[in-house]
Amino acid sequence: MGMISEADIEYIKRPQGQDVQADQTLSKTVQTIIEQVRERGDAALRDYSAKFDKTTPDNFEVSPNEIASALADLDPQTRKDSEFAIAQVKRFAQAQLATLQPLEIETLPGVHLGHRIIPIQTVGCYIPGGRYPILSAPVMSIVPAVVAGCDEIIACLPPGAHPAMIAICHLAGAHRIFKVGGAQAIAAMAWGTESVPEVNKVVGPGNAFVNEAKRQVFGKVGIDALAGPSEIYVVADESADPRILAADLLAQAEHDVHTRVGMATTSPHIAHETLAEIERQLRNLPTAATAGEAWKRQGEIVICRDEAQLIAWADYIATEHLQVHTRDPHATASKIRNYGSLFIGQNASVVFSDKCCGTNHTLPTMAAARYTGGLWVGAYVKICTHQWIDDHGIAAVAEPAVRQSRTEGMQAHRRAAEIRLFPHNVDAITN
Ligand code: HSO
Ligand code: ZN
Repeated sequence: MGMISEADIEYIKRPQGQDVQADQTLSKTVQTIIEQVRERGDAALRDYSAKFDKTTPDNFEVSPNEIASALADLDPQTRKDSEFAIAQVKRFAQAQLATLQPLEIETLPGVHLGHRIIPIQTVGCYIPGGRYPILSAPVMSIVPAVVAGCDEIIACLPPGAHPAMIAICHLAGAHRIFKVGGAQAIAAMAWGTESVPEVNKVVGPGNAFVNEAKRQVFGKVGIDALAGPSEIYVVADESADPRILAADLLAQAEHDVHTRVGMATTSPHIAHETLAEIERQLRNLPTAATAGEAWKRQGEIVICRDEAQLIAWADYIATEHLQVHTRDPHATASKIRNYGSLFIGQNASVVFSDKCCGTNHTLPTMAAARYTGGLWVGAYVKICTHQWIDDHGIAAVAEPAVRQSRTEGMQAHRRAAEIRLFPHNVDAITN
């Protein structure tokens, strides 16, 4: 595998230093929020809602009437488009779930081992507020939980969220919806309050407070990955179209000034053209204030010597979304291993996955793609093993277990194994 460093490649545009959102007080603040919610339940939620959201809902749970009116107010075309997204995400999640198969195997005569695929009973989906009301956000967290067969799926969203978000939580299949946002929502789902039930696993992206809260409740509950601001990286050769590359880079840049966007190419011509094209497209982009700032701060373009270096660099970056715009994109793509999701060829824009093509848009950021993929139906099930051992099997496993336990000094373990060898003559068990 190619090891690569920044010394090996040539920067056409460098990021302006590291974009660290360091805030030492964050962790302490979040710790206090979690403690307060644990101790004081709804009373703490009311205080934090007043403080952070500037409003305190009468009831945290969204009532059937509110859901009905959110659905009635939902623009019909928006509803249809969300139903389309839900259907696509469902279809892919169902196919992925089908790849998870129960297992029964006799690994030795009489030693039967296996696993079952068991849905997590209760999950809590956090739906972020943020700069835009991202209509696909509830779809990505809730639909795979429905497909997995979780018994209870709850959704929490900030009290100021657009009612359309409530409607889509419902359409996606959430059983209960709560107007609780931020770190306090994560704390409520992890520990439970009078209004919000405690769940077994909390999923979904959020701001720095939400991420820190997820980190702190991990262990009490399961969590999915900690998703930071969206990222995109492109690997391109001379066959790429700079107008398309610029459009895709700016699409993710529009999320947040912290978004990381970049491109590696073997073609200096494409590098310079894309740089110019980004400036050109920014001129009339309505969200240029954010996208332009993100590009200025974190945008990068690098030149690689050849395809091998492109691939090594892409693996090093381990971006959330990796677009491959080369002459033979399938061949290039097949050699890359670190990415949240891979977009093969010019037509596969990140925007399709972001919205509606069916892959999940909640993906690893900040190089977490080196060790994990993104949110998927498999995150809502447990693969749990079982075993049964008949008399032949006892002959195979008991003696090694007896000896190993004795060596370790674990005499009760030794006896538990030995008693299987002499089930009708317990007195034969040695001290
Ligand atoms: N790119 C975001 C998801 C998204 N973008 C939805 C727009 N809509 C995180 O992958
Ligand atoms: Zn996006």
